Amino acid sequence: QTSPPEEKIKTLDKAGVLHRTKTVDKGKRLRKKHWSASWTVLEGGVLTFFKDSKTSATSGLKQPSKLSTPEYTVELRGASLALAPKDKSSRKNVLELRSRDGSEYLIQHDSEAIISTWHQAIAQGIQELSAD
Ligand code: I3S
Repeated sequence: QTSPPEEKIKTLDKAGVLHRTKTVDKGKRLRKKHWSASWTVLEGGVLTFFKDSKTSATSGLKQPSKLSTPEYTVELRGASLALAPKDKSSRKNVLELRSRDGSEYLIQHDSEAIISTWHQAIAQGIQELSAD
């Protein structure tokens, strides 16, 4: 039995609340970091940070129109992800995501287990997009 071509099906890869801040906007380093807790969705090769953490999975699924507007959407094609160097933040478990358009984001969660599943999921998203 052959399995369906998964890459053609838009699946929700991952969703949850993460701390994030944008540090570079299209090559321009931002003066200040503004960390905030954000409902974050990884789907179809795009990582979306919503404005706040209140958009729960249940309210979004029951009433998609109630989804708050995304604050940042990051195309994973051509992006790169790594553990952030210590000088980028004093926080623990920080990932640094660089998008193809030269923007940079820090992504953080106090739980190492949670950040490591996001690390894997985003890295896999990037890898899948570079394959085609
Ligand atoms: O790179 P910085 O300046 O140490 O980043 C810190 C600031 O953005 C700070 O804001 P205030 O300058 O308003 O206090 C944030 O509260 C800190 O979280 C930032 O440092 P960390 O190490 O948490 O990323």
